[in-house]
Amino acid sequence: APTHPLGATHPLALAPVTGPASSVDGFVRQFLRNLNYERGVALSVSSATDRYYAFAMTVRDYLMARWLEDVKRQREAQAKGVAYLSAEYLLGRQLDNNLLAGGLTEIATEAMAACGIDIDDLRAQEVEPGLGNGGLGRLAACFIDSLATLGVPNTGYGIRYEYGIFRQTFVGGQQVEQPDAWLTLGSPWEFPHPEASRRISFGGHTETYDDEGTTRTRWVPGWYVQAVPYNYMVPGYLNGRVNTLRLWSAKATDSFDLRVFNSGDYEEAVRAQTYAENISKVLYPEDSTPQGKELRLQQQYFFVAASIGDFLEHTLPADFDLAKLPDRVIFQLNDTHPVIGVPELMRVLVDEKKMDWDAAWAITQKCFAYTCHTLLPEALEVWSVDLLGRLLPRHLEIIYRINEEFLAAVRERFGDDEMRIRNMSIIGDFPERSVRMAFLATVAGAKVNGVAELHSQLLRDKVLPDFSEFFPDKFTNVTNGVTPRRFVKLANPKLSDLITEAIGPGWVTDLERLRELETYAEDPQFRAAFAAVKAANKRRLGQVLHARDGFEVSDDHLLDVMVKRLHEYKRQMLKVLHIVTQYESIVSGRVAASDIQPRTVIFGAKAAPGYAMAKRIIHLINAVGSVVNDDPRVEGRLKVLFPPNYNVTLAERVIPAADLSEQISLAGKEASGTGNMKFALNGALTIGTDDGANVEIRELVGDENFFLFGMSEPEVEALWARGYKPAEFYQGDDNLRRAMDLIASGAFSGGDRSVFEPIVSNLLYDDRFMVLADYSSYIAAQERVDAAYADQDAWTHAAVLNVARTGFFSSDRSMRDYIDRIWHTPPVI
Ligand code: KOT
Repeated sequence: APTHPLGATHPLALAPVTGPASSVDGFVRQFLRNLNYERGVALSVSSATDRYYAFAMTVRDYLMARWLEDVKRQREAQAKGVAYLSAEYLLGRQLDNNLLAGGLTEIATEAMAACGIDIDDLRAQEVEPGLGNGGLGRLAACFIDSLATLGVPNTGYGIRYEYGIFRQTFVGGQQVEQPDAWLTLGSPWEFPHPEASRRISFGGHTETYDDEGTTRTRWVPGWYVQAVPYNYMVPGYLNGRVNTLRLWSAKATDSFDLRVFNSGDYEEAVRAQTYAENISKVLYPEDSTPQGKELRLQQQYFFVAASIGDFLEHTLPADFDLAKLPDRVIFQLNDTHPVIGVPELMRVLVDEKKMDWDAAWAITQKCFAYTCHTLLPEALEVWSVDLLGRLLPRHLEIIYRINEEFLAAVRERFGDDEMRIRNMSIIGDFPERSVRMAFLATVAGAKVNGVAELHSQLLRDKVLPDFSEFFPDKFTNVTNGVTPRRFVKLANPKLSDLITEAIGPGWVTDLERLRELETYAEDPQFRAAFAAVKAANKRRLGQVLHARDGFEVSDDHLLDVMVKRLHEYKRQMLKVLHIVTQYESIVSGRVAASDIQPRTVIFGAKAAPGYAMAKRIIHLINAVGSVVNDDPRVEGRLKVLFPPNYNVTLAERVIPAADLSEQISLAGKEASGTGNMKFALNGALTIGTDDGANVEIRELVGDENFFLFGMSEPEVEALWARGYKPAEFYQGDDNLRRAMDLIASGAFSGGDRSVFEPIVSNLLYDDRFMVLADYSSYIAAQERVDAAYADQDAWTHAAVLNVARTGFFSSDRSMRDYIDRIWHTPPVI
């Protein structure tokens, strides 16, 4: 008798879903089926897009059985899971990752060869989904990869931006942004589920009403938007697990459309539709400097309300007792962007489920945890009360009540210390009345964590000192990590093979096993093989940059890389000053070109479109590059390459080729950094300050395998306290003066002194990030780099030790730390 809930009677409908046959023939058969029946073309007339699409669909088909099984299993297990709430997921290309996770690379390659198709041509077709700005979004992508690999129940929730991070081009050396239309040809990796759409409310007002003797509040919204979910597979590495990433897309609601439409105003109806659909139109291209734009708050509420509603109604069983919600889910807040979820859950519990306030608050406080990713005061999100009240009137009321009760508790503990009360209030008064989202997250969250040891300590002591005194047990650290699948195994296959040959394949999911390479560092043959891998990776990068940008990369140059968002605190200007110093010393004749260590400096960096200083620095880097690269006196021994549009795909080629990793932020400003980890794991040595996770990298690899320079965070504080006068550093250092003067002279701007004047005067008279104060120490450290690189074998020895000792920075370890310290969500086996 059929036991299937849908009453199937055919045996095939009752059988478990199986994928295509695990063989080259099975792959070819499925590929052709997809090409013919899904794309509707024959192989002989297919386009490159058709072949890529059919190929991706075939990979998908192999993972599908596991996905369906996992979704079912997780529903049945009723285990606690992680709902990761993030406005950004910087995924990178999916094809290779999914081939790797599914163990399909070999048969897929053979199958394509048998069809006369070069699998690399297929890879090249994929447009990477750039649904993030940088570190924060890439971290989310690494975390969901690790959770799937660990077998921990997880749904990643976010926004399906129609346009991701802009495509960067250079015109006359200046950044010009182009829209990132990543969906133009469709994406084979997404599964739309319009039937699971949710209606999201905005605006309107609130009112109280009598509910059988109890006074309750309800929200009477002014307008609605439909949230349509798209699912993406998140396969674990060779473990048969597939979790889900669920991204929401905005659509106009039918009813809203119809109402306006029936009024006869067609244009207005279309305008309303455009307005609604704008919500998921574009990723805000600001990293660490959020602007208080209304659309951004709409985006935040849109995806968080959809996600929480989806979890409560779709993931939980219908009869679920919400008092037990903390046993089933932890909503992890990836910075403050999703914090509006706190009043949203309260609203659902109190207004809709009619729970009393205290019970709802007790639940809410157990269901959220907050990760802070910054120390920059300007990056701490605040929303004006005016805006929030207009867009989400009920949520504002709830925030006020949370604040009242919290401040009452503070008063109870510390007395009427008005200064303290004002400092801790979730509602700030200056420069306008506004909601401090980090405070709300801290009050509501079960835990608050920073992303590296130093950052977590500064978060406790400098950013939220009153809160860490009030909630001493709330604060914790989880040092960031990166996925070794994408950033070692896929990005660096030659190094991966070498490692596997030495210590076996277990390191891919147990990265601390890289320690076993320490003894190999002493083996000259291993070092030679390691150096050969690095050389091959440089050649591979040379081919990529040649094809992409017409650049040449010389084999015998030290490859010095600084790739990250352009931000003054990250101090790309320090790197520029080093280059200009070297250049000036050559053209002035003080140093013979033949005496310098040949170097190629590679930059990759996008500037927020509204960040004028950052854009000017990009212009300067390009200008310095074109002068230095073309000056015959340099004899080709110093080169500056700035490939436009640095993204995950390019990172995967650049990082494995690097000799030197530039991590040179002002101490106390970079929360963690994650590029620093990727470079060390790929055998680059770091030149860096004592900042973010650099501190932990240096502790692990050892001082002798790391080029430390610059002030420590306490030294930075002390210099501020004494009164920092950058001009004194300029006056006191001949090299620095010559470099600055050369830039000011117009040498890099065709004699026009005005072009880079704002950069020079900013450094001389303001220099918020103390570039000039750290200059001499940086130059000295670079001289140590040059000397060290002259002994290639000793350099390789240090590089091997960097790989061997940085297994700690696997995001698998980060996930275990979150599980132990915050989530308490064991794997579901
Ligand atoms: C963006 C907006 C507001 C607050 C913080 C950000 C932010 C922080 N965006 N990216 N970050 C970076 O996050 C990475 C992952 O934790 C860190 O490694 C890096 O230091 C942050 O700058």
